[in-house]
Amino acid sequence: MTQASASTSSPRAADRPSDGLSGETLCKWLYDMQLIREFETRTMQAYQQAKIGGFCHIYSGQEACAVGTIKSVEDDDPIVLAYRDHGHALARGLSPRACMAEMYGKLAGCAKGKGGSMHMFDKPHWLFGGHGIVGAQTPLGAGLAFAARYEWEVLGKGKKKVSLCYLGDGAIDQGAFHEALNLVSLFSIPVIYIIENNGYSMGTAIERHTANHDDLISRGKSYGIKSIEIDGFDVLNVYDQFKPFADECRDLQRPGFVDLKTYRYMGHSMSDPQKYRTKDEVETWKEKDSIAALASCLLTPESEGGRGCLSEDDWKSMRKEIAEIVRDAVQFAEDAPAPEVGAELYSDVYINPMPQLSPMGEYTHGEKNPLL
Ligand SMILES: Cc1ncc(C[n+]2csc(CCOP(=O)(O)OP(=O)(O)O)c2C)c(N)n1
Ligand SMILES: [Mg+2]
Repeated sequence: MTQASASTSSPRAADRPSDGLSGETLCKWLYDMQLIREFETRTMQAYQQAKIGGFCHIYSGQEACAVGTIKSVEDDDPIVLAYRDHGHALARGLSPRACMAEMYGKLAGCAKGKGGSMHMFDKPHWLFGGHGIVGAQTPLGAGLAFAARYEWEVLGKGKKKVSLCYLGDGAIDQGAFHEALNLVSLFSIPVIYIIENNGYSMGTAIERHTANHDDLISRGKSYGIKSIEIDGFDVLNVYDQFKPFADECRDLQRPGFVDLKTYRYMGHSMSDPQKYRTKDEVETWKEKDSIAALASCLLTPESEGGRGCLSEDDWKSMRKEIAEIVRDAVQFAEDAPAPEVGAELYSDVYINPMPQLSPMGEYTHGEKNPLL
């Protein structure tokens, strides 16, 4: 993999927004990133024990991407994702219990256990999935942003919002992606397409699956969309570059495109033998691990160029607390009741329920259908 090499260094913004962040905020970001890492470690264990079914894609290595971008926007700015979605859900503030229960297919999950790993939905957190079809979320991102702009500008309600639509490098050659880019530019729709460029689409390296892979932002620019590249391994750098970019897209109500360079430590999904890359390649990337780098920055005294807002003891107890929270989430998911098939099979499928075939083979009606 050469496109986003481990030695990629990114310039820090001249005027760094992260300098104004409190030590408390930075420690919370470290907490969130470590929570994601720990959550994914326990998810892998549960999957290997066959307690989680279906496809499952681990986010470890990419934590700085979700945390750095989600912390740059408001809690009620809509976000929509691909299937590698646990990290974003947690960074958005979903409880580890609700996320883990979702993966276990339990009623207490954020989508009542109907979505599983790839479909983390939670309306109160403005989280619109989790989508398994590569690129499917790109028109949805346009729609969410259009709705927000319409509400503010035409209906005179709400406020200026910016929507975030995350996708992988493997999605940028999908037809729907280009149709969406054209429309959002034409109608000046405030959505930012964030390409979490981890250099692989399943087992195919970017140089083998995408033309002009050294210059992904040319895709955005060719539609007249302001486009930037960001090193996604340093969370402060992500924030420093993404925050002003997102603020501008919000203020001017226009779209954006970001090539966010990152790397995944684990296989594409839980069933990936990873024959397409070497262990050395993975280890080289791990050397610049985003969590270790942030912890080191917060532990280093200000006099030595760090932030000096975290002690070794605090860091140790933070990790212990997180391990306990994730253990609790797993236990909660294991103990939680499964949905009742009769009660849940057809609920939340259609807004106006149509006649359905019951599990017993008879046609039944859900709630009264106003169309019938
Ligand atoms: C339309 C469509 N084509 C193919 C697939 C099979 N598929 C699932 S994941 C994937 C790779 C996508 O890679 P990328 O977008 O880079 O995301 P990453 O897994 O690296 O996060 C493919 C081809 C699919 N789910 N949907
Ligand atoms: Mg990828």
